[in-house]
Amino acid sequence: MMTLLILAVIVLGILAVTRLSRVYELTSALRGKREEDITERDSRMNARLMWAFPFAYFAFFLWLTVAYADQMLPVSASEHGVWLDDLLNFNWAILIVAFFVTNVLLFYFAGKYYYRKDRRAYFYPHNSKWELGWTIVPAIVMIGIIIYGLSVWNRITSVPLAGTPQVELYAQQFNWTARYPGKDGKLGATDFRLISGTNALGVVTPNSIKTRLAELEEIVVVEKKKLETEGGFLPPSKLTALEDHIKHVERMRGRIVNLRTLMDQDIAARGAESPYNHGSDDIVIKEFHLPVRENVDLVIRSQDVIHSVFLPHLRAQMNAVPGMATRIHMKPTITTDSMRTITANPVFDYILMCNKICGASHYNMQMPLTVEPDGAYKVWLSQQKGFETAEIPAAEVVPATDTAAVISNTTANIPAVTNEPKKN
Ligand SMILES: [Cu+2]
Repeated sequence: MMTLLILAVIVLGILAVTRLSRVYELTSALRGKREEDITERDSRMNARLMWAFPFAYFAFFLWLTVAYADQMLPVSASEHGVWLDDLLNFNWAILIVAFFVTNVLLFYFAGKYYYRKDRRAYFYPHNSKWELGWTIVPAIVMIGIIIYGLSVWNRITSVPLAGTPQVELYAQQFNWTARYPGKDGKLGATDFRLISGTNALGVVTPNSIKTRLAELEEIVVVEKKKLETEGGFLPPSKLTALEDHIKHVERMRGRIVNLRTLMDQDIAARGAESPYNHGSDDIVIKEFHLPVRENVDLVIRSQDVIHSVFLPHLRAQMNAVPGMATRIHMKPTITTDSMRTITANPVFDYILMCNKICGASHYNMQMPLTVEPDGAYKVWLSQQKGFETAEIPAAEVVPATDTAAVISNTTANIPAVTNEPKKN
């Protein structure tokens, strides 16, 4: 209602102004003045307004800056974030100086040289010295900004120091999963072929391959049995679907057998150094913790579409691209507790958000981040269970005779199976 009233007032105001100007034109015509005649008094009036306007303009600018200061992010909570903020502030300083200087000159000259009958404009088409000046000075400033920006960029994207601990962030519509290395300090290998209900990140270990093969084998057994007993009664479309499903699962099985061969060869060649030997103690978890004042190398992957890891308080962002691992390393500098004091907000939490519009629930794709002292972090990490100790793989729990349980277990995995691109 209020909005409607304000709109009505604005519309009526515009109408009133147009009517008034029309009245002014008509009275001028009655006084024998032509429409295009502009008196010197009018020009002077406009010139004075040209000088008055920037005061209101700059006052509004300053008011906005102060009034909305609390909408800005708090102080940067990472080492590189401070460099980035400095770079941004440096750019702002140049922009604000240029903004004030150019606008002051613009309005000053517009107000000073208003039209007067007895004064003719001086024709001054060209001055090479001035032109050189306003080409070279901005060029030097630009080069300075670029050199400074590149040096910051190179420091941020440099190769992390050897031995920097890795933490994986795994994106999928519409949530995040974190993976921490176990006692060996190394993240294990992953492969999309192993993604299933019990192995959301597709961690490859001799055991996870065995489990997945057993799961798929169970599906084949159950489906083949179904084909045998019910095949004769099924309508043709259902029958084809069933046969196709068996073929599909068998192809999947074949691919995982190939993967197992690769793994066996790698383990034979590299022994304990093989990444296939590092996965079983990895911690796969829906929580995100980082130690303060320690370097961390985030390895970022996606299961489905492009997402983006965005940690605004740490001034960090990196795309999560399906089919490849992206990386960003950083050093958090302020714990969650300290930030609660700094922001005077007792419930403050760092947040990891998705920053690519990745689907209907993109807006809610987030996970809180806890930055804590190294000791507390280590305690937290030690309380988490490794990937293969956290849950006993389904195929090993279920007694071979209990087919009903096998079916319910395996059908739960089918959506993950159909995620795979159908190539053959
Ligand atoms: Cu997303």
